[in-house]
Amino acid sequence: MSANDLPPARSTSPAGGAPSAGQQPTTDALRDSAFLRACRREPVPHTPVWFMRQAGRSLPEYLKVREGVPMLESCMRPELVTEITLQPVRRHKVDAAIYFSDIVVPLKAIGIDLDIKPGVGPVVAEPVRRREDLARLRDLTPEDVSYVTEAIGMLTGELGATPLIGFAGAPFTLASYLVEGGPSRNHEHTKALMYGDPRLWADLLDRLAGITAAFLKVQIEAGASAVQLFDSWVGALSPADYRRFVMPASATVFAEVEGYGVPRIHFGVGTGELLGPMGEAGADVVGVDWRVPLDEAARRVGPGRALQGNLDPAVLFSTPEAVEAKTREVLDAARGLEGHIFNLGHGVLPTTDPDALTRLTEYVHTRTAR
Ligand code: 1CP
Repeated sequence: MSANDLPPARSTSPAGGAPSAGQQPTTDALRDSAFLRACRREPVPHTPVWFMRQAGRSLPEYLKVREGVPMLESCMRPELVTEITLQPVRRHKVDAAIYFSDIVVPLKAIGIDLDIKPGVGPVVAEPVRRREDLARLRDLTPEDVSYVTEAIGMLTGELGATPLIGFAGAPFTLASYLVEGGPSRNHEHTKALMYGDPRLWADLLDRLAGITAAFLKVQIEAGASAVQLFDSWVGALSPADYRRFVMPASATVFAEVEGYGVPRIHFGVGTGELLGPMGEAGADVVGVDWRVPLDEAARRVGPGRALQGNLDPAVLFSTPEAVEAKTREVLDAARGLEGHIFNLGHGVLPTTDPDALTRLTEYVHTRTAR
């Protein structure tokens, strides 16, 4: 495996002194990358681009290396994780890599009996619904996910000045899979527990916040330059319920990793009404889906935070001209923002033409070159 097109890894000492024990050395070029500058709301040479779910979707080179390897097993093989994480960076020239894994990997790592079923998603053998079920959610230690530390060590060497984004599922979205037992449209068991036994719910989210924070710390200490908390399904809640039932646990996760100084991104789908409180939960960057224009999203999130988004992933199925027109709408709405990271409003859809993503990356880079 080689990252031919990637800049060579460098190991110069950071201006601010030696990195703390366990962390990869940070190069000036990495710290000055367009992605990390935009997260910090600093001027950028061009708007940085990456795509949620860029790794492991329709890429032929991905399907080839995954042949015969079940999803969860592929997440535990460092060489495979490294190769899949690098593939979209090589192909599309995106400004950041996202670590190839899944939000349920830390749950599997602490012994929850679950599988990722092709075409379905995560399926949990015994749903978590009663107080005695909480005992199955033990703390996560770095040893539980040593393959993550190993893979990130390999990746940061290959990526050089391209930032690596680590990620985890937010407590609500993880709880949804655990309580429902699998993917759910209405989250009815989750809401039944949340409203019917608020104490048990709070304890469940508290356990998950600890596991999530521990998982993010492993990734940061191994060398991830930023982290994203995916609260994909929290848009199912009202703002009042979000504040009461979810925000404390998500805020704990952000506070737990604040000391590392790496940018923290917070994303959910259908969260137009939640952008205010999601901004307050403590992230540095708020991800926006395609339903709210970025200038309006900035008003809702408030000052002091960069925004990430927000082209509708379905637009990529249209003509190149239509994709460019819709992209210009996003860039125009982002013009006055303090910091903007171009992304889709949700993950790359599985049947997306990879060439459409390469063209889109190039278009955003060219159009925003300063
Ligand atoms: O972004 C990347 O390219 C890295 C890889 C990645 C990420 C960030 C995968 C690989 N999963 C995730 C996060 C993830 N997983 C989220 C949050 C992001 C989002 O909202 O899209 C969620 C909700 C999941 C849960 C999950 N895992 C689903 C969704 C099911 C549902 O409830 O609708 C699915 C289909 C999976 C399996 C999965 N995860 C990743 C891959 C490549 C696959 C498919 C594997 C296979 O079927 O073989």
